[in-house]
Amino acid sequence: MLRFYTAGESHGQALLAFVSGLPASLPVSVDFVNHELHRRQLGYGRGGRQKIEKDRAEIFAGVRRGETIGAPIALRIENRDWANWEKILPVEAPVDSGTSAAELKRLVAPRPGHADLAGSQKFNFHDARYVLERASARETAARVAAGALAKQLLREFGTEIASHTIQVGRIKLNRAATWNEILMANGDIDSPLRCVDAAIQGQMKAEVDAANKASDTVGGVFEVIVHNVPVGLGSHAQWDEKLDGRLAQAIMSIQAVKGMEIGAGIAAAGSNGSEVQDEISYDKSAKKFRRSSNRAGGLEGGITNGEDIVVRGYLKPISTLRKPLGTADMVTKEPIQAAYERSDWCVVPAAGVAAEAMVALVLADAFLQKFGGDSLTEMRRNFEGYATQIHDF
Ligand code: EPS
Repeated sequence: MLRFYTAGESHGQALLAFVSGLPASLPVSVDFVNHELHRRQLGYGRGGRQKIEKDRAEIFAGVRRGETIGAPIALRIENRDWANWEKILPVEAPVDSGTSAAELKRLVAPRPGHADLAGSQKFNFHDARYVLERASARETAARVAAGALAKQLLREFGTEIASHTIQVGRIKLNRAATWNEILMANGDIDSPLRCVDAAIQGQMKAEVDAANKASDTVGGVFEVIVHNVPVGLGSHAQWDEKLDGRLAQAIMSIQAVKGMEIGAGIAAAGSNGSEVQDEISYDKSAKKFRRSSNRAGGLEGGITNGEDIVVRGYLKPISTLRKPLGTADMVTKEPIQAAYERSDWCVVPAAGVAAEAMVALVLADAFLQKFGGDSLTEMRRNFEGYATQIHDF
């Protein structure tokens, strides 16, 4: 079983990730982890933070001489901004009564849509600082680093993951993108929004500019594709083994995601069955079942069917607004304008990178459940035996 946890606050010393369950002898490239972290920092519509940070992972445990050793992996991504927060969020030194609210960067005007108020009520803080520090999407840097390890396992079996932006605000990419187009958009590190269509991307940029000009924020939709997936990951047999359900939790857990879709999901609900299912045929020369289309998004009954997995995440516009909405002061209970903290105004491409990581972690866990093995050699043997079984089915 693959397990992972993250720890760390947005303006604390560092973000940490712990990954347990990867087989021994898996080659690990820290450069690849850092490349993924860099991808998460990109995108048109980001705030000042990304100019401060240069996210890099340092591995402290579980990898020696470039390979996993079958022990838990611990990694750390430094927050360069910590230097500016050391006095505000020290580990020791209880609050001195002489310290002002401003010096403590107290936040008493909860932002509508943020975790500020619900989290403060829950933990009995009359200051949202500690809640927002952990609720921040900066935490996704730790997930991306963990996901980069999962991606390296999947690659050993030929499975690749990429994402692209299919909507920003009202601007949509109204056509399917090919895997090659998605790979090209992913390969272009300078692509502002990771959209496969240059003309649509131009309109999306204008949407981001308009939101910024209005001191507002803008949401959108990312799509994650998993290419070259074996048939039979996940299971129809028990609710929590269904891979679609596990992917839904993974995507929905990403900050600001408010909706999730697999394949033709949402449109399918308004269509007849004959328009939605993918017809099956058998290619005798390739000894392979084929489908006429992939509206199921690679999953039938919670099981992978061998087609690409297609999942989408619907992001609401992020809740930190330079032109704030009305709220109520958590201490005085009086009406007040919501707080503003330096923030981003469009995060769709970055959320797509975080989603790739989450999908990779779920898929790597499903691989480990199906093929098991304490070492990569053992896992590969199991995988190859199963591949022969499917070929001879
Ligand atoms: C960040 C995500 C956003 C940024 C944050 C860095 O966090 P949040 O979800 O709280 O809006 O705004 O930057 C800051 C907190 C800051 O001080 O600029 C990320 O993904 O790295």
